[in-house]
Amino acid sequence: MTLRRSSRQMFPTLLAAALLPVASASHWQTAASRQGMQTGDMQAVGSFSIDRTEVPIADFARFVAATGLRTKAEREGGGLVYEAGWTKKPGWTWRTPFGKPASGNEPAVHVTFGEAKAYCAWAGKRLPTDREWMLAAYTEKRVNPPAPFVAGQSYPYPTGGKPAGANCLGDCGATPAIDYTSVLTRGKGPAPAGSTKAGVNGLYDMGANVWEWVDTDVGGEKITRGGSWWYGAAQMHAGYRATKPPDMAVVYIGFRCAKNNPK
Ligand SMILES: [Ca+2]
Repeated sequence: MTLRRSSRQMFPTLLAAALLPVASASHWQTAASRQGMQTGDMQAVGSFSIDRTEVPIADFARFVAATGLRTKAEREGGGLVYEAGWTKKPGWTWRTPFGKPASGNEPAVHVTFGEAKAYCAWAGKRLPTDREWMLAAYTEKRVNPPAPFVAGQSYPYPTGGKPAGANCLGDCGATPAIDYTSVLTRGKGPAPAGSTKAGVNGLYDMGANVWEWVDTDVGGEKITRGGSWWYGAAQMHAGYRATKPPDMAVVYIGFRCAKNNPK
């Protein structure tokens, strides 16, 4: 089978990944994929499906290769972290989130709302709405979920009744976070996408790791959900909502995609 480069953007990410020779993606081949986990895989949640993991750098790299996008953080010299106020970090971009080489299985960050939306469109998907993201994160929609999850039940955290197992700051127990403490004033860093404990609906990292853009406006800003490695469990709670200007590119804001299920 031949796959013309120009046609690749028409394929959903998973299909494209399946069709591409393994060697072409070897630079960004992820630990998760080596372990057999499908980082682009989706979970049905009622009338839509949502990515099981945050979009990893390896997948964002395929999007950039296909479209030639230079992100805002790249054009403007770096993305942001919060230290004593918002601080621009030279060279911190989706390629090198902390200014140094990163693994392809780290969540893609330093991505604006518009760039996240463009990625999902390229992948044949879209960003979830806030309502969809909330349903997926907190209400178990699988017919026969594994224990301790119960079909139809809603939970306070994306991990269930308690925040344990997420990659948050201090409140969530031991997690497989990558250690970037040498360049941070707070927190340890993200865990590889999909490497923490699976939560409600079998989804990874809806709680913490990186905040996730959703396609819902509040007062000219876009909602971000779920908290991050920079925060404790409170920001993972169903009752917590944050917003950000859509053109911000930040070290702990990433995203995942959704799509409608066939009727
Ligand atoms: Ca997350």
